Amino acid sequence: AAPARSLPPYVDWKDAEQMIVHTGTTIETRRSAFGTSIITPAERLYIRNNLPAPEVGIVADPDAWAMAVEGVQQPRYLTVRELKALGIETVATVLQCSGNGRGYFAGKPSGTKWTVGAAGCVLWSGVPVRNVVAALGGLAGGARFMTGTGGEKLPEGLDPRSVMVERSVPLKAMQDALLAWEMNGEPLHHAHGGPLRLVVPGYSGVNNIKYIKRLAFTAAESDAAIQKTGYRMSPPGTKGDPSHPSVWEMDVKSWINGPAPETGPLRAGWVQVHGVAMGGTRPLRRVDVSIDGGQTWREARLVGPDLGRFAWRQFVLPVQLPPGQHVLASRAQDTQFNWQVETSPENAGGYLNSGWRSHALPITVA
Ligand code: MSS
Repeated sequence: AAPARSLPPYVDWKDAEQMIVHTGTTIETRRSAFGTSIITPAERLYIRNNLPAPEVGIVADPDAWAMAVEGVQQPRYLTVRELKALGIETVATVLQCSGNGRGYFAGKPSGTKWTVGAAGCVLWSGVPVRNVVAALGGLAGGARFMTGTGGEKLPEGLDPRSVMVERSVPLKAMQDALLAWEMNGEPLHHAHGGPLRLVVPGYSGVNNIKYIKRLAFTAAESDAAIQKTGYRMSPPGTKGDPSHPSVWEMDVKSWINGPAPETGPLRAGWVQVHGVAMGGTRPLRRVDVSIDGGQTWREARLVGPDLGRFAWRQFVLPVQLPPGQHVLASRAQDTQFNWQVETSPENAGGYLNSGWRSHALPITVA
């Protein structure tokens, strides 16, 4: 394994050996570090910040954090303390950066060359957004989007719209959305969006607004650059604009995590080929594994409990590996019989790569 570049101070509590530090704001989980027990521990969960994370001090008194709610009958500020009185729900979701897998696009789009590790499966606990809207008298009317604004301090001297983290998702996403203050059984760490984070199950990472300070039900999408031109599925070499689809829902996807070459030389014999698979927004139906780069496939077994359609599932297939070169691949299918694609379309931002071929894992067995 490559020597671990050191973790920046705000995440120095993470498990450095298990992470790949691209930059101070882009840190991914090693393929071999996902384990087989579904949930990704906070110490191994990837980090992606579009702006530097706020001071740790914002989680000193998490209950006092206040968020504006707009586009409802009775718009007002609500503190986390008040939100905690409106309901509790827990959901397991795959948190996955829109650019996860970018490093596997042949067209070499610019941006962090994430492999598989800008993703994790975590448990969130918080209040359903539905409850909050109901408590404030319902929607004001005319809303088509749910817009969340991050609580970062914006750099001075720049047009705020050009840097702020503000994303709009279709209003229907509200049905499953949560305002979360807990992750994996612990108060939400500020690096992952504490005191309060908007969780939009089934939607890619960028839509899950950290340290949320405003939740608005709006007629139009945000005009912040990150929404208007950023995170758009535009053709290679072109700038994104509102005519291109926004990066919202995630696709059915899977990849192999073991045996991984990074954990040492592989010996011939029986191995448990394992990995993770997700349905995106739909439940997962099955996963197939190939040890010959996709020429032949066998159905794998899903491991452990089903944590719902927004979580991933671990899968395993025992295989006997002879000495030589092998290419391990997996392809998932959702309950509507959509197979994970073989190759995802190239796009300027290198978003939403779920192609099984480029995610295949070449190994050498001695
Ligand atoms: N939020 C805020 N506030 N800020 C920022 O920067 N980023 C994004 C999300 N949210 C941000 C937010 C992104 S982009 C992502 S992925 C995510 O987040 C991550 O998370 P974590 O926790 O892991 O760090 Mo891509 O699509």
